[in-house]
Amino acid sequence: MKKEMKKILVTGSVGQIGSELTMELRKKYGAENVIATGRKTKPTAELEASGPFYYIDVVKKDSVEEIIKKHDIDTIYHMSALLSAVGEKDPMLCWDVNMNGTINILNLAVQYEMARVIIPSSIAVWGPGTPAIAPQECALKPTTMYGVTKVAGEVLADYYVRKFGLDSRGLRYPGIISSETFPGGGTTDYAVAIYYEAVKNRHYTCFVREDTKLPMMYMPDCLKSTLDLAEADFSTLKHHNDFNVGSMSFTVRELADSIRKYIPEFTINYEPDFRQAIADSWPDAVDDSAARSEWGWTPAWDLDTMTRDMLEKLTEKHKKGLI
Ligand code: AKB
Repeated sequence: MKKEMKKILVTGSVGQIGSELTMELRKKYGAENVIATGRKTKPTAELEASGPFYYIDVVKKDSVEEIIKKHDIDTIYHMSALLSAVGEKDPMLCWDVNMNGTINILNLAVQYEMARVIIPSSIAVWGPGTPAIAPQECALKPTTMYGVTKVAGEVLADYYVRKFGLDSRGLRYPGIISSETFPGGGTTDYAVAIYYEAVKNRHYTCFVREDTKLPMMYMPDCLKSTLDLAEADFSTLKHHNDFNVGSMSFTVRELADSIRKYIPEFTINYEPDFRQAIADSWPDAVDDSAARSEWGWTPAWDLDTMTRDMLEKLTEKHKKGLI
């Protein structure tokens, strides 16, 4: 008998998405019902004060199981992962955390008859030769270890849906832009760093070329898409762990132009590094018609509305000396 979604465990809750997702889940389900966990980074004072927090290591199954038993967990948002750029620096660690962490979560979810598991994927599942607008169904041939683990994670989680009847779901996140927690070790991090630098120094040195175009999404849409998919009726889903989810796509030049509408003196220069090849291997945009038709996905933010909001929030933080 499957349980209901009442006691939620969030892995990677100190990360860029995990930190805001945890707060959102606590608002919705009650602070005591959302158990935040992380491996070693200290949570922010706000996250720590808002509800239970534990240090666990997803690679060590026992450390996860202890919390599942202690809190009678019935739902897991498995947000912990090593991202693309850091994954290229240590591919074996990326494999270990992303694959062994994921299979531990899947096995525990089956063992404890969980109601639901959410396991994010990424635009990193694609590689060179993917059409500029990536279709829902096409060959997945990533050239990064992060991408390899995301393809394998999707296929593995779909196997658990078929083999064990596990309710597992996931989205292929684009680059996520946010003003609360800085992302760690991704290729799309430039699209966040540019705002911080625009506010603090009026200048940014970008590690990819100005014509680099990638799919991106603002955090409020990221949270909405995650919760909308998590709450969709399972019987309406034809896909499970591999939903394309789109919002906006822009080049770095267009991003800089958008910032200049609010900070006219902003300047940018380009010093591409190893992350250029990763960015070049990903598509410009995604076709998210499956997400739109199967669970009603619609994004709310575009580049200029996001830029205005990011600059307002970061300017406030800068005035308070927080960034
Ligand atoms: C990264 O750049 O590695 C991530 C991603 C697109 O999954 N932001």
